[in-house]
Amino acid sequence: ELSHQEMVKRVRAIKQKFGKKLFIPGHHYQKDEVIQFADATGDSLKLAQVSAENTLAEYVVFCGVHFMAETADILTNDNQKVILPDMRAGCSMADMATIKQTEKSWKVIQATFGDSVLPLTYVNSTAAIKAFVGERGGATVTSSNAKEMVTWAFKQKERILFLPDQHLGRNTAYDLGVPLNQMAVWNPNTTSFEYEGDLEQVKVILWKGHCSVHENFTVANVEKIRAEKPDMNILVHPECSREVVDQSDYAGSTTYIIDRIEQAPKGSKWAVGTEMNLVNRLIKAHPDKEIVSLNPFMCPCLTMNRIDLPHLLYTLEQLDNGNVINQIIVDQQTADFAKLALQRMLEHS
Ligand code: CIZ
Ligand code: SF4
Repeated sequence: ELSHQEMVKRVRAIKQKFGKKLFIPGHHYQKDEVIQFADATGDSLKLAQVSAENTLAEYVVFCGVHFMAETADILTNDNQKVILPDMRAGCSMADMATIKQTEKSWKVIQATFGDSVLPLTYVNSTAAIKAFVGERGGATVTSSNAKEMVTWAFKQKERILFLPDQHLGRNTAYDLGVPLNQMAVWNPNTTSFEYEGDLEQVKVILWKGHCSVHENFTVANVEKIRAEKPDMNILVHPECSREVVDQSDYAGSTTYIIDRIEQAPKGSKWAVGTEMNLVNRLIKAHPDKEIVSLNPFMCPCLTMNRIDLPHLLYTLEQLDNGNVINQIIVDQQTADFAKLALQRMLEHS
């Protein structure tokens, strides 16, 4: 059993030995013990892009979750190997849309709406879903460019199918002026719409998926802060429910949240509704502001947190011994179609 300090020392030594051949991207939701070794920090898209730009990096040890490592593999070149320190680091939201379910659902959606629907998927989805969307003329979206991409989609078709996060889909369409009664939830488990009324008027089909972390922020949390600390600003991620976003002061992507706090005046007060590791780092980085989690019983993203120092060290030690373990490989056909979806996003946002 190695001590924390010993592990830190070993990771440092291996990083030094590999130099530019090794690149470690770290997602904002990663633990401090991991993020301290990140060569770049960012959201999922930024990390995939910087991995692709770092062509000297033969090994990209991705500290994030599985779908992010897949995107990095799609965007990096053939000589670069993307490695996930723990293969169990998945995303419960991405797992809510399997390719089988999506193909089956698409048949029903097409039978209902004909050729009037363009599929869009949040980047928080498997490579197979990105490929499905790309093959059908659709694109990926992130929480930073969702509005632009939904606007773009409505120029192509009368309706959109938004996978797999119903909340980001609903919040984005609502901000663009689509009334809630023109949005239908698609339940892939029952293969049916959850909608009362005439489906003809539906503009947005929301896949019934969600983030188990961001769903933990509730209207009750907002009401409690409002009652106890009325001068607090409430800032949340759009993966939170419509009701929570509606009652907050600000909502936006991870980058937006970080910028908002950085630019906030000294002494200002913030209740933040997003992943716990990020909120804790914001609290540490801004002692001149009062920052709390919107939900005091907030949990971290458990799958993200499967990447820890022991897993990072183990992966690196294996690399040092010439063993590439946990490599993430997206097959060529899937990668090609998924890349189409990603490129459309990069072009139009
Ligand atoms: O909730 C997540 O997993 C986010 C915001 C991912 C990302 O960086 O796009
Ligand atoms: Fe998935 Fe939510 Fe975790 Fe992000 S925070 S990786 S969306 S479960």
